[in-house]
Amino acid sequence: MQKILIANRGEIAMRVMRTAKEMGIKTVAVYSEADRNMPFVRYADEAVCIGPALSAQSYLRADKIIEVALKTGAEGIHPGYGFLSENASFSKAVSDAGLIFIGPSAHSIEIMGSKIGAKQAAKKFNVPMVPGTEEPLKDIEEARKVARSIGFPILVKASAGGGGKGMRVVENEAEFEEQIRAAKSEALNAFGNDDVFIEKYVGAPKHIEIQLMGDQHGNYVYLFERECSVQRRHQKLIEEAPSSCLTPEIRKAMGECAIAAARSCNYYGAGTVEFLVDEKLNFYFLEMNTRLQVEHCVTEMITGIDLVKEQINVARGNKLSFTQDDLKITGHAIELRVCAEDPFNNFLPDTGRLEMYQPPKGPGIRVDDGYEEGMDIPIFYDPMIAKLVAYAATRDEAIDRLCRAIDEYYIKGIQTTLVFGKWAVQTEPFRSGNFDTKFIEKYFKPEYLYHNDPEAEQVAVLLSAEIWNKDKKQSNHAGTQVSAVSKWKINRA
Ligand code: MV4
Repeated sequence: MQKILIANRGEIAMRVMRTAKEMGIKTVAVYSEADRNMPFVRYADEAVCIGPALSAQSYLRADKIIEVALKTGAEGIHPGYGFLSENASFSKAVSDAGLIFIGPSAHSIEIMGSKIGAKQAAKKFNVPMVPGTEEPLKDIEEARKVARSIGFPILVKASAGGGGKGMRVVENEAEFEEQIRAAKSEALNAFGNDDVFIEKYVGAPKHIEIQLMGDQHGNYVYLFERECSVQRRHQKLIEEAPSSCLTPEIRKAMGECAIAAARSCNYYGAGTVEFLVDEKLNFYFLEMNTRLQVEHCVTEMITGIDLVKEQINVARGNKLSFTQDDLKITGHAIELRVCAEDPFNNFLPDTGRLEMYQPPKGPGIRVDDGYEEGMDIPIFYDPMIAKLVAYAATRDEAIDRLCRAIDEYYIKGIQTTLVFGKWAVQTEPFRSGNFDTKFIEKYFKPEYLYHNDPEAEQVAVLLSAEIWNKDKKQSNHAGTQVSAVSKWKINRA
């Protein structure tokens, strides 16, 4: 492959093109009308507008994207994450057009896209699962029997699920039937498929996932874990590698199970196997994500592996360029997703203009971003504007470094998750590693952020200086005038 097309936008399009450039591969960007001034459009060697702002009319137009690839002479397509990245028909259409899909086969995507299919495949390889069913529920009475034998609370899950949709906790038998119906109707609405299954409900688990890579010759490696327990509405906010709670033995066992799950569908490319981990460190297979994930960067930092480079390498048909024995964890990396969301107001998406934008710099800091100062954040896409990654020798140093970088990060014009991140990593549960997927719901209150908001602090300092000076003038004292030094000047009429 001498030239690839990136079927995505923003920071991940930049991320993929940077590696392509290092590999001497030319790049083609496709973009929507809303994105014509984005950095990724300029960064690409060629860029083609594929339609209006709405994703359905641009970034989801498989036919148009393949047409552009053929026209520009691109030999491969990298889908990034989201959009068409886990669309089996797209993977197949790309291959059928004589192009290389830089990702797994349609077959693997299809199996892992169904949670029931994934469980059935992985079970054959003795991957541990939460007690439950591996078939779609047919008969309520039979399901009731299974639920009774598992014991309440149980969780009803949609097979086609994602983002927690079609998922219902059932506390007792009385509400069983009602919740099954609710989950089925929600699943049908969201995914056009109402297959559901049940599992024992694990109360406050950690979410730990294993990064793996496979080539087209049956070789596999696992690149250790990422701890992603700090989430809100199934949206991850903070991810780190390694997890502070795993032992080398459990890490190895999880890595080997992840590879078994991948082998069960002849997987190749980069993939992630998600596990629930309970307080006794029992781990259970949840699902497999068949894409490069947002949080892949923390794995890159601790392994020194460029995952995009390796994706391209195996897509070309080459063997993996390293073995399990070549891999080792060095240091600790923490990522904060910088989203245009208002943590003071229920994390509601905040759109507007990036009036000022200065990312942090210096030792151990990686910022993968996609916007520049002066740009509008469009309402059409994901609110994530950047990923801030801090890397250091130890977890404590990585936390301190992340806080320093958050203080340096200067964004004006929109609310972001930066202040939330600084608060979160300094809490006792986060520092000690003793937290789970209920972290935000257990510990977070918006008022905790006021003390952490540098802008609010500056405004307070400025206002008190103003009041002091005004008082002096009114009382006709010839005292010293106080002036607060700040980037945020108070404009007077
Ligand atoms: C669970 C669970 C507890 N018990 N399964 C959430 C989304 C989907 N990927 C699976 N999820 C869960 N499955 C059992 N048997 C709790 C969750 C869950 C969760 C999992 C990972 C990260 C955050 C979560 C937040 C709420 C619920």
